[in-house]
Amino acid sequence: MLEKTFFMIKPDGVARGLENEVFSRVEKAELKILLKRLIFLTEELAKALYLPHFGKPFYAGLIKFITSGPVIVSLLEGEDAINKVRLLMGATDPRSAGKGTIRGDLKEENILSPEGIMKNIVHGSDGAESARRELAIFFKEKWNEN
Ligand code: 3AN
Repeated sequence: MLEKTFFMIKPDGVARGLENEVFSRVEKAELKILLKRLIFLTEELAKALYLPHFGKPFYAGLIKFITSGPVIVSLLEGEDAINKVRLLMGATDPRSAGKGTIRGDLKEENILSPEGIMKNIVHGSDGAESARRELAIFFKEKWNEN
């Protein structure tokens, strides 16, 4: 099914200059980059994105980490885009992410941020509902569900 999904390079990935490497993998997977921009997440945007993690022990650190530097947000489209992006990224914890995945191949030696957050380079929506919710947060003026 042709799908749209939200995909982001986190502050660690941007700071390490991984944009070209990451988006070349995205394009090789036949995903189209419909929109892409570099932004600083305000605390408000960060809290909206990570609303499902509110109350978890790592929540405060996560907000601090994700607002610590610029990120690259994007809208991707393709066949099975949501699952394709999940496979491209690899497991949440880069230490268990497989070879050939972004997190597995590009992880750094010390994967924990000063706040104890896993620096896992990228974020991608984990399902259709999250994709709709996350795209609406970042691209509401340019994207509608139809
Ligand atoms: P994913 O990014 O694979 O969808 P989520 O949405 O479960 O993973 O987690 C959001 C982010 O929170 C992760 N990318 C990671 O940076 C951080 N995180 C998740 N679980 C932990 C944890 N147990 N300890 C530290 N950071 C975590």
